[in-house]
Amino acid sequence: MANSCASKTFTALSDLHPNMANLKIIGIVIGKTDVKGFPDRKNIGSERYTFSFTIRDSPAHFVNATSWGHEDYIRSLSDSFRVGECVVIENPLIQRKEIEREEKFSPATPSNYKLLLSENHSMVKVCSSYEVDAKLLSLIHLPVKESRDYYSLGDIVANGHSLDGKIINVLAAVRSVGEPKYFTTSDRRKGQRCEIKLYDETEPSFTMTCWDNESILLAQRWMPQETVIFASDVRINFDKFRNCMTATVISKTIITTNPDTPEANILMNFVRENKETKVVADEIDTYLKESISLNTIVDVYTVEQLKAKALRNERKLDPSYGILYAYISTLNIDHETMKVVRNRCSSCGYVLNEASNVCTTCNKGSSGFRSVFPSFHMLVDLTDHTGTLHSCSLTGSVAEETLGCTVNEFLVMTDEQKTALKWQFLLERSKIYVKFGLSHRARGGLRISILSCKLADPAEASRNLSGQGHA
Ligand SMILES: *[C@@H]1O[C@H](CO)[C@@H](O)[C@H](O)[C@H]1NC(C)=O
Ligand SMILES: *[C@@H]1O[C@H](CO)[C@@H](O)[C@H](O)[C@H]1NC(C)=O
Ligand SMILES: *[C@@H]1O[C@H](CO)[C@@H](O)[C@H](O)[C@H]1NC(C)=O
Ligand SMILES: CC(=O)N[C@H]1CO[C@H](CO)[C@@H](O)[C@@H]1O
Repeated sequence: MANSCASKTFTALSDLHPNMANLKIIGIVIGKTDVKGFPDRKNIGSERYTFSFTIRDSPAHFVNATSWGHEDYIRSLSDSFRVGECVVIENPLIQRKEIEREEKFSPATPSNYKLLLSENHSMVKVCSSYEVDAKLLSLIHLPVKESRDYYSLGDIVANGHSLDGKIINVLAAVRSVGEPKYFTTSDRRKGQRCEIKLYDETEPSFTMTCWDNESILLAQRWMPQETVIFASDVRINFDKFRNCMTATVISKTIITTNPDTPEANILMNFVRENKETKVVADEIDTYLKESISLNTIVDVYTVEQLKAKALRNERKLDPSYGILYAYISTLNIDHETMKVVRNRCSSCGYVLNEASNVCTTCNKGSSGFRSVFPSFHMLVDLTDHTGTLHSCSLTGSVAEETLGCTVNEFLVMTDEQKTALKWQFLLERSKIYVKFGLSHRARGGLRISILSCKLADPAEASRNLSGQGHA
C-alpha cells in the first residue's frame, strides 16, 4: 500500500455497474460543491452532512460522487482535496442515477451511475500529482462539453432576453476576479459572493457571479488577463438593475481552467496579444453605460454624506448609486490643454492609444485598422454646501446630454462658443445621478461617474436638501 495511487488495479468508470464489491477507482476531481447540513430524519435533533464532487478518469467518462457523514468527517474530507487533484475511492456504493431529477442540480454525467460514499464504509485518499499518470492529470484541461459547444459573450449579449434563465456553456477570458464578500442573510444563513469579469474578442466586460465557496476558491486561482475558462452549464440571466446579461455559477456548473482546445487556444492568443493594454475596467463600464435605470436610484446625498457612505460601504469595491443636488464647479472644456474628447474603437469601445490612434485591444496588428469614433471624456468637480467631489467622470452620451450638444458639434465650436456653453450651467444647481465607490486608481481613492446631470427644479432641490437625504 506504499503507493496506492499508482496501482494498476483500478476499475475504470466506464466499467461501473451496480453490485460491484471491493471496488477501487481513481479520478481527477473536476467539480465540487460546498458542504451542507441536513436534519437527520432517523435521528431527530441531529444533522447529517454531505458534499458532492465529480471525478473523471478518461475524456469520455466522469461520475458524480456524494459523500455523507458526521460534520467533522465531512468537513475534513471536503477540506482534504480541491478541484484539480486526484483521489482514489475505495468501496463506494454504486447507484443508478435518476437522470431527470438529478441532472437538474448536478453536472450532467455520461455515466448511468453515481457513487455514494459513506463515512463508515468508503475511503477516499488524495494523491499527490507526482504519484499519478500524466494522462489523468491532463484531463483537467478538457472541457466536459464539446469544445465548439459554447456561446461567445457577444452572442449572449446579442441574444439578450431570449437567453434569460437558460443554461449554456461559455468560453471566455478572465478580466478580473473580485474580492469574495461574506454576508449573513436575514434568516441568519451565511452566504458568500464573488464577481468575475470575463471578456473575449466580442465583448470587453461581462459579469459572472459565484455564490459558493468552492467556485470562489477556484476563481481565486485565476490570473486576470491570462486565464481562459470553459464554463459548462452556467445560468444566464438578465440583470434588471444593471440592464445587462450576466452569468451565474450553479451546482450543475463545471469550470475547466485553461482548456486545451483549438477554440480556447485562439482566445488565449487574443489575450496574450492584447495584454499590454491596461484598460481600466471601470472605464469600460461607464462606456457601456450599464444603462442603470435612473428611476431605481432614489437615495439623496450631500457631498459629505456621499463620501461617508463610500467609506462605510461593506462591499468595498462594489459601486453605490445616489442623487446629488449640487453644481458643477470645474469644467475645463475651453482649455486647449485639456483633452475632453478621445477616440474610441468602434468595435470594442475602448479608448485608443493617444499617440498611435490604434486600438490595441482588438487589433491583432497595425494592419487590421478599425474605425474609431470621438467620445467625450471629461473630469469635472461637483460642489454643494458641504464640500466638493473632485474628478468625477462625465463621458460619452451622458456628457452629450449634459452639454446639450453632440461631440461632433462640440469639435467644430470656437473657444468662445465653448466658454459660452460652459457658463450655461456652471454653478447652476443640478440634479446629478452618480455611481460611486472606492477605487485604488482614482484620485482621492473615490471614483465617481455621472449617470445623468440636469438642471434641478429649485423647489424640489430645496425640499430634498432640507429633508437632509441620507444620513
Ligand atoms: C452530485 O449529485 C448530487 C445529487 O445527487 C448533487 O447534489 C451534487 O451537486 C452533485 N455533484 C456535483 C459535483 O455537483
Ligand atoms: C458508523 O459507525 C459508527 C461508529 O462505528 C456508528 O455509531 C454509526 O451508527 C455508523 N453509521 C452508520 C450509518 O452505519
Ligand atoms: C464559506 O467560507 C466562509 C469563510 O471561510 C465560511 O464562513 C462559510 O461557512 C463557508 N460556507 C460554506 C457553505 O462552506
Ligand atoms: C430623489 C428624491 O428623493 N426626490 C424627491 C425630492 O422631493 C420631492 C418632493 O418632496 C419628491 O417627490 C422627490 O421624490
